[in-house]
Amino acid sequence: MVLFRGGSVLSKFCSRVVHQPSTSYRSVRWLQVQSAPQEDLRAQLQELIPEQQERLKKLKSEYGKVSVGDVTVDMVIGGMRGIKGMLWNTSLLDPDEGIRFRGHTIPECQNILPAAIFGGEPLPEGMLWLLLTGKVPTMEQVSALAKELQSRAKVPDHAFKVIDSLPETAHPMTQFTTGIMALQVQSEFQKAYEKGIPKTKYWEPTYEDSLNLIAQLPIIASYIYRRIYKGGKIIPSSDSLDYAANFASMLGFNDPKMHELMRLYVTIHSDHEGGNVSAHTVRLVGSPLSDPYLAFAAGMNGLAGPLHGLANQEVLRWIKSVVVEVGTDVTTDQLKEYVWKTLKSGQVVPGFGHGVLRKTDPRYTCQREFALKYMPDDPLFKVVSQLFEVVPPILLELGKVKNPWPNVDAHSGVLLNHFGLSEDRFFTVLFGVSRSLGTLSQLIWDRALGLPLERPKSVTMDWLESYCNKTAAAVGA
Ligand code: CMX
Repeated sequence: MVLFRGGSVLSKFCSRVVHQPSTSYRSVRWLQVQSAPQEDLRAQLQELIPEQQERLKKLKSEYGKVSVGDVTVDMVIGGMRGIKGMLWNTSLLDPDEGIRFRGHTIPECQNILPAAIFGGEPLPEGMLWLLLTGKVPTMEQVSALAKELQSRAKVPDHAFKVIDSLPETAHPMTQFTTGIMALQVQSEFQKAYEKGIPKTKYWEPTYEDSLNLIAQLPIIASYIYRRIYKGGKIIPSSDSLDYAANFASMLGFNDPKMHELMRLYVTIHSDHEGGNVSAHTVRLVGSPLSDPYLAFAAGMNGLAGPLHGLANQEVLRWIKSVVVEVGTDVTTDQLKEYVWKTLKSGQVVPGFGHGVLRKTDPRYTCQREFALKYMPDDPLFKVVSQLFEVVPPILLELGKVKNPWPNVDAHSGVLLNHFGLSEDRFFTVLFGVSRSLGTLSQLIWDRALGLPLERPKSVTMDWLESYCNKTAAAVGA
């Protein structure tokens, strides 16, 4: 009998998947669930694509000339902030409310997506289904997708050899993108394109590549982790675990709470609309029909920047440096002093601020709730909570920071650290594995909708000055 959070019972189709409505944890026995046609993700997409193609065609023909906003000089020189210039269907970010995945907030996803344990965190397979189809999956669909991902999770030997050719000291993100590039030789899209596949069928090998990549990334990531930090002792994949639990297990973590954390982690890091550096890079590099491996590897190089995904590594380091200097019983005044010291040395306070958000990131909030439930007495969690009080007023005092509130990276490291994953240099790889779910789902749709090559217009400073002078003169005349 399967019990969903809302209490619905799905015993008819899924009698062997057992959840206990208690604090005990049980792994879902995925492979015992037989898949039926309605559980075939590819078939579901096949059905959805024509109606979405029609929808886009209508939008273009009826409203193609409607303006969706003005571009100011500030936007041109300010990293294109706020310019609405990209179609991205899998998620949408509201500055105050935060992310919605296909229209659903994080708390809603925690309620409606199937979980591995009663009242537990959503299964990433469910999030992948939601991102790809826009529909909330049943447990049978999620189980079938988990099974499909397992069948695709076979990494060719050469990929490990390519990673091994790098020094162990290479940053884990360098090893990660190298591993992804090594997987590229298996690209179905590249092979199909070379054979002359018609445009109408592009999405099909894109789907194959994307699902293969999503399935294989945890193996590449855990290989890198075990290689660098655990003397190369590799833990094989387990057929009886779901995507996130299996990933945690391959990393070497078997605490059921850590499996729950990984489910939450992968789910909330999966997508953050299209304009962030990693997502936008996947879109941009995919747009000239570079295959999913090439596009995703490029996105991961963007994620590796300290103002983006690498901030999760920076946050834990920063918190640990506070503790080394002042101890875990740090007072508010000591923390304030440390924040000012960081700012005065010309550095940013990692984990705070955002390019779009103007309130506390709901991805921070749900991680805080996780910490309150599973590790309320963790000393570093206490520091994270204190920082929530101390940092925003200081950043506001600077007078230039648009969002003083914590983002997703302010919390994740302390949670991982609590369960034993303390090697902060590895954190961005976890972010990267998770980000595959959203960016590759969207890439499949880019190909299905026939979205064109990205080619925004750039201008020179001369052009801008001359344009502004002419505009000012016209207004004055
Ligand atoms: N600490 C110190 N200064 C900060 C700051 C922070 N946390 N956040 C913003 N600022 C500064 C900016 O550096 C900028 O200064 P200058 O004008 O001197 O260049 C000024 O405030 C205005 O920046 P903004 O418009 O508020 O923010 P941006 O959109 O330019 O940048 C971000 C957003 C995330 C890069 C920035 O807030 C930052 O550097 N935060 C710390 C790093 C971090 O946590 N990144 C992770 C973000 C989430 C993610 O992508 O994973």
